[in-house]
Amino acid sequence: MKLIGMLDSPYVRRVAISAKRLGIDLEHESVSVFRHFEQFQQINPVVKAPTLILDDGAVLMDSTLILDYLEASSGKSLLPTELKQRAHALRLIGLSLAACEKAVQLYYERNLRPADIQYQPWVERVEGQLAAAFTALEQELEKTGLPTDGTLTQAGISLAVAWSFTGLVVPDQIDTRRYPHIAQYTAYAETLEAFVSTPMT
Ligand SMILES: N[C@@H](CCC(=O)N[C@@H](CS)C(=O)NCC(=O)O)C(=O)O
Repeated sequence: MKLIGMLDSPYVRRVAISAKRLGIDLEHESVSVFRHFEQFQQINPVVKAPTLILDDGAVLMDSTLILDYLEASSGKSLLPTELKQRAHALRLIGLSLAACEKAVQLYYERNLRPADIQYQPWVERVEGQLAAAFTALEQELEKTGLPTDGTLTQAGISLAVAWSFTGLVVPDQIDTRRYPHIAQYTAYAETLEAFVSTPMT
């Protein structure tokens, strides 16, 4: 199976890290949705990263759907099975993915849209949504921390990837004093082999 996309995409990175933790050896091709648009189009006309090409040639997209396939094919899971724990993990993942989406939107707004047609109310709305996602994540971690004993769950992977990515693309939105538990957990996760061997840049 081949994973297509750059590791500076949080969605590609969460798939690549998760695959390692599931024991799946994915071939990886770093194709950019911007710099290599036409090459990407040849692989997936919709140009979405991550894209996963299965051994039979089928083309999947969307990190969560790709992870669903990888978990089913490996017979392993990075999600808890107990219902209450699973709901908590899904909440953390949802918030982390919302943070990724808002950070991506801010980055595109700042880097793709010409300055003279930027719409400040939209920017402020997205900044507020990004802060709301991290505030909720911080509160969740304060109540129920994530394990830091070498184990990695999908909630932990998605959270750490979201925080590192936001720090990379819109660093002004990251205040470690406001979100100490997230910053501390991410610092831990980024020392684990699956993260170290899957660098953002
Ligand atoms: N919900 C999707 C989001 C994927 C996504 O938006 N990826 C970005 C790269 S970070 C992308 O493909 N951007 C190109 C575009 O949307 O045109 C997922 O979880 O995979």
